[in-house]
Amino acid sequence: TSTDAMKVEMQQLNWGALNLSEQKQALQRSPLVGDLALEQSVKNIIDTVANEGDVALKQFSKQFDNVKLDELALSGMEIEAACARVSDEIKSAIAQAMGNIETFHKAQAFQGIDVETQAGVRCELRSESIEKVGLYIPGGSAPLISTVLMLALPAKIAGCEQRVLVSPPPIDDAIVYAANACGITEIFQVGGAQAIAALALGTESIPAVDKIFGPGNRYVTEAKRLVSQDSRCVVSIDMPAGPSEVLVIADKDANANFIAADLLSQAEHGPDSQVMLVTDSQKLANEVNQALQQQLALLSRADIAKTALSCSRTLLVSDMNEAAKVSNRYGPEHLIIQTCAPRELLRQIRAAGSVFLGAYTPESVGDYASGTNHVLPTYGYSRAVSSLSLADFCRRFTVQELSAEGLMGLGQSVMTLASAEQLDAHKNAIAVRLLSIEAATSKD
Ligand code: HSO
Ligand code: ZN
Repeated sequence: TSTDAMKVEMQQLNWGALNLSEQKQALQRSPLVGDLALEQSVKNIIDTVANEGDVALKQFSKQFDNVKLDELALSGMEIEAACARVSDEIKSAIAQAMGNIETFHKAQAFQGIDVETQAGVRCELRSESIEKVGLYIPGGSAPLISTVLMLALPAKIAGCEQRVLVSPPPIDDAIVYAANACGITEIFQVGGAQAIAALALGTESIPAVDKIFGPGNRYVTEAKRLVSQDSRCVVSIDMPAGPSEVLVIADKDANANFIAADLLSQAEHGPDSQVMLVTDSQKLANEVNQALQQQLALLSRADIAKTALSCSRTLLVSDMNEAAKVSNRYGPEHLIIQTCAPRELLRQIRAAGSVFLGAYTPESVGDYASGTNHVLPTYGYSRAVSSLSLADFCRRFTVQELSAEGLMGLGQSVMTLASAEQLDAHKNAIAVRLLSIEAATSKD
């Protein structure tokens, strides 16, 4: 029957009964696509854009997106027309989300550090915006309006002068509206690996940028990786990207309906999304499974969610301390804690992109509008990579200034270390100054 066809069980494992290698397996993600054919075809696209510029971009749009474009840049009139087609309801939802994202990211402004490490030796840490940034917004079945806000607002708040947005044709009206509302300086209709190549190398119409941000399919991700290592361009990228994921920690009193809804909200992103439930209650695990069946049947993207659920897991642990340990080992992009004392458990959390505390904090709020950024490390990178923040749109650099007194107090140690490294010129840069200071002071 069709209900049987819908039925999908998350694999259930008893954590304590697993040996070390089984535990490792239980926390495994599907392998990241590292295939040579993909790399070669993306390389070809990048080389073609390097050689032929805009002509190549238009050719690829025809080939991959089936759209014939005369102009890549959106004109003021096109922007105005797109904005007029967006409903007032969407506009006011965007306005509320923008307000919160602005508040949270403005509060992240770096204050700077200015200290005297020893008498006469002044050291500073300063922050400046990155001048040119490129923001990639995926198109397709789910045009990510929210990602525009998550990238364009911090870029503006940081003070990045040139903020370029690219998205595959035909570009979604709400994406254009959000970009315009967030002060994007230029919008181009181009997507895929060719769009990343254009931002990295520059073409007749698209400016080369210093850093590229944003999620994308495997072509986009591979292109970001390749251009960040390409000697023809000096361009950075935001972070390594993998499929989206969520881990829910729940105790016996958690609401199974809420949890199932959260798991499905992540599962509907893509067939390769991974969702995990970690609980000490077999009863709750069963209730969640039941709720999943009911809710799944009503979803427009049920097929995608079902595929994602089929490689997702429920892990039964002995208590919440063990739950935190399991979560830290997995290092989820999103961590939802639905327990009686979520803030207490938070103290044990070492690795997660963004944490959602308590029954009334679904992941969706962070995806769209609470104010936090939804660009987060996936694939276990949360152990070392930070969630996107204002700092990612800035570069930090240091300044030092020594007085004569400062150099006299520090020079000898530097000369000793330079000698030990057998770098005479380094030593001499100190020596000539100390001599000159000595000559000047012995005169008076
Ligand atoms: N959960 C996604 C972000 C998103 N969700 C955008 C809906 N729209 C990755 O963090
Ligand atoms: Zn989401």
